[in-house]
Amino acid sequence: MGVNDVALDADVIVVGAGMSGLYALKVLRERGFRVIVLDRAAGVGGTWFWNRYPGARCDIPSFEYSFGFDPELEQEWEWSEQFSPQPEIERYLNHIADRYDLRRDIRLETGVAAMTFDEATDTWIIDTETGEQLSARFCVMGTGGLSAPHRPDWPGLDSFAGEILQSSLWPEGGVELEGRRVGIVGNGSSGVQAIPELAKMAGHLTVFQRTAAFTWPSQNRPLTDTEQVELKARYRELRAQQYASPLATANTTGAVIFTIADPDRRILESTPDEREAALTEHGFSASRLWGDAAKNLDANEMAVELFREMVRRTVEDPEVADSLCPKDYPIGCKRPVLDNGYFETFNRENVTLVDLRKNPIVEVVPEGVITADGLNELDVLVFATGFDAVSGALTRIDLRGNDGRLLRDDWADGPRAFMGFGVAGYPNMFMIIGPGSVGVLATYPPHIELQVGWIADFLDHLAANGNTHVEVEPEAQEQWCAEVEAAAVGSMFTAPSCNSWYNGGNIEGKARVLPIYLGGLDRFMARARDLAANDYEGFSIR
Ligand code: N01
Repeated sequence: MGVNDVALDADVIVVGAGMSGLYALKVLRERGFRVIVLDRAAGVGGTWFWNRYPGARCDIPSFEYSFGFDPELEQEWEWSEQFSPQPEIERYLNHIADRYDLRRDIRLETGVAAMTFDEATDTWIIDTETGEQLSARFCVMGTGGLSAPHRPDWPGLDSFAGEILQSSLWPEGGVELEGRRVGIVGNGSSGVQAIPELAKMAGHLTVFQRTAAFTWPSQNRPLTDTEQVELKARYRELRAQQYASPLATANTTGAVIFTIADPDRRILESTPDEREAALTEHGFSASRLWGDAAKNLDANEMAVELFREMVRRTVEDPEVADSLCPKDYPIGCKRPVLDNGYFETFNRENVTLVDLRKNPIVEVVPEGVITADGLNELDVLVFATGFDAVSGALTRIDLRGNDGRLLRDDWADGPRAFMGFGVAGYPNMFMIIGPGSVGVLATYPPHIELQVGWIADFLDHLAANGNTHVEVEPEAQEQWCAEVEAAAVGSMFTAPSCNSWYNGGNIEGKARVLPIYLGGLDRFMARARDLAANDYEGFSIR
């Protein structure tokens, strides 16, 4: 049952038509709310609309990275590979938009410029980038944790005469790269996926590397017909496992990206022969087998050395291999990366590595990029330089709560929120997987289902009681932020040498905070359900 104030444009405005926004629309509409979804993109899909760079694919097994809310949808949809390529996930999300008749409430090419809470009427006023103004009682932010692109501000960038591209804003229809001199900056998940493909397409590829990456072979492959049948027969059991697990994974295949270490296998107690045997049997993955590497930096360094050894065995040029060896941060401090032939790509004749630690950027000129040792001539420059993560999509909106306070200012020292669901001082606004939730650590689609379900129940509760105002209590928020901090003590994510988007260290000048709860999704959701059962403890309602 909705709030149904017909003077407003909607009961709920959902920002974002990615996985979160699509599912929120489906659920909230079914519950009787009048919903409008706004998105800057020309199509639905969020991340999977924007990130269409060559090689883009998911690194979580396809069936785990899909929704479980409708058994019929699961039976009719076929995933073709172990790890789905971007076009397939984009098709899946478009299929969902059509199958559940979602498009009639989605306004595309309508970015949100500003959001202002009107305390007199308990209403959000939304100003779009297209000049429209909309009103709603509640807002649900499905803006994503990795959706605000980050591009370094290199001197002279505007003077570049060639084409500048961003992996996360890749043009629909692709780019003709044959015979062209292409440069790429960045080797996180995006760069590592793009580099092998760009090397095949370009005349020459120059990779500008600031930090060497830990990346492991994905071992992607097509799913066989037998696997498809088995999977479809077991979906309910696998989903139940996902919904109840710390990382929203299933026990069987597991998302190999996070769960490969054996807690009882200790590298500090291993012999050289055992480590060599691990290298022979597991290759790059030999560096990920050890339980003690997750908490002990000496153990971690030994695991890193196994990784370096594999780089040296794979990359033919010793100087290039040395540059590609991670040296100054532990395994596990950044999100793991999976690749398809990344290190082998540096053995190609048309690929050059520029190690920016040894050979830093001087400036960009019309002809290309000048580094300390001279000009790198380029026709195309690709930035795969990541995101203003977790908070960026929200702080880039002129988002004003009580007394006109600005979220960007409130979060200048890092985002603070109550369990990722809401922010003190910003009434009637919910976030899906916001700061202080389990974030990207739990596989998104099932994680989104749990979060949206919780928010929808809360909105139902408010509507049923005729409440028009809900707000996070500041004390509850502070207590939760302290718990998030406590859960992170001793983890690799907060190691002083770790600069990653997890902790804001990827962007110069950004506050260094880990806004991710490391206690696991199962515990997080149990806590969220307890709050709900306890009259939504931590929220003031009227
Ligand atoms: O971004 P990143 P991403 N000069 O921040 C470099 C998800 N994802 O888009 O390490 C030079 O990881 C930066 O260098 P450094 C996934 O969760 C998933 O690749 O900061 N270089 C780094 O190498 C992932 O973790 C999938 O020194 C600069 C790179 O740019 C997240 O998105 C695919 C620089 C940024 O790496 C983000 O991944 C893609 C500068 N000034 C993304 N600034 C899959 O499912 C930054 N860099 C597979």
